[in-house]
Amino acid sequence: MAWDNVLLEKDGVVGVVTVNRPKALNALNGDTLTEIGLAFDEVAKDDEIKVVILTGAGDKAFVAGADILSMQKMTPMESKAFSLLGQQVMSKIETFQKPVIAAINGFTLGGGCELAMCCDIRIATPKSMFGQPEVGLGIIPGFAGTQRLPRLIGKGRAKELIFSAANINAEEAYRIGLINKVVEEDQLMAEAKKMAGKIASKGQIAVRLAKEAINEGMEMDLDKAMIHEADLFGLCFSTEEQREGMTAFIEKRPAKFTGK
Ligand code: DAK
Repeated sequence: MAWDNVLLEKDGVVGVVTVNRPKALNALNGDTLTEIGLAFDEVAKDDEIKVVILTGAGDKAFVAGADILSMQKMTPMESKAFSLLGQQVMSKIETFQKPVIAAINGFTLGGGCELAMCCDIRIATPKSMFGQPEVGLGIIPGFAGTQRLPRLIGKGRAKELIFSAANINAEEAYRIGLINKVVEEDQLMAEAKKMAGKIASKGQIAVRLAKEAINEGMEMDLDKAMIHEADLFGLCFSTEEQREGMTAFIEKRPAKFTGK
């Protein structure tokens, strides 16, 4: 499926959402954000798709940020609406019921870095560059970068990156835990699909509940988070997947999960 700025393709159990504005380094304007949201709505409806890969078109950028051209003359009310749209789309991805892998090849700046941080797992190529350049434009990150970056890499490192507006390369991003893996450019999609396939072969309800336990638990104190985990653990025992997973182990055969 294709919109003006976003593509949705399907490869077996994997849905690939591509931000497709390579001439503007896939920068996020309002239409692009809306279309990303629409693509994820389509994926949500497709039971065959178990894992999503989010990537950027071309060989230069994942997403080089929010679209500066479209932001330049925004009124305060327009910029508030833009910020709310971006936050809504990014929250949709973060809480999406299927795991989302960001396949990153190139510039991942500002809103692009914020978009990548909403994904569950980030795989990047060696030439990728990461940063939050907003203070250099006289603004602060507006798609929750001030919140997600410190949660991912810690307060001190997040402050250093945001205050200095410095870009870091993939090696440094890997070292500080901003990304999960670095692979050669020609291996990026293969590696992302390999990881997606591995996740798709497991109990999908269990993967979904594990995502919920991690995301929601990180926002609670430990005692409450452990009770939440216990509740979700209990919920697993209402699924066919739990019965199949454990029976398959006992019968020494691979499990056949049905998503039920
Ligand atoms: N917006 C619009 N166009 C962009 C763009 C961007 N972020 N990044 C690149 N482009 C466009 C360039 O203008 C150029 O267009 P043409 O001149 O060809 O028409 C084309 O993409 C190719 O870029 P360059 O010619 O500049 O390519 P280079 O290889 O020389 O440089 C670069 C690549 C990534 C270093 C450079 O393009 C660059 O510095 N881009 C800007 C990166 C940046 O500052 N990104 C952060 C944007 S600010 C908020 C909501 C959201 C946000 C904040 C608040 N609320 C509403 C509260 C988020 C803010 C941001 O993300």
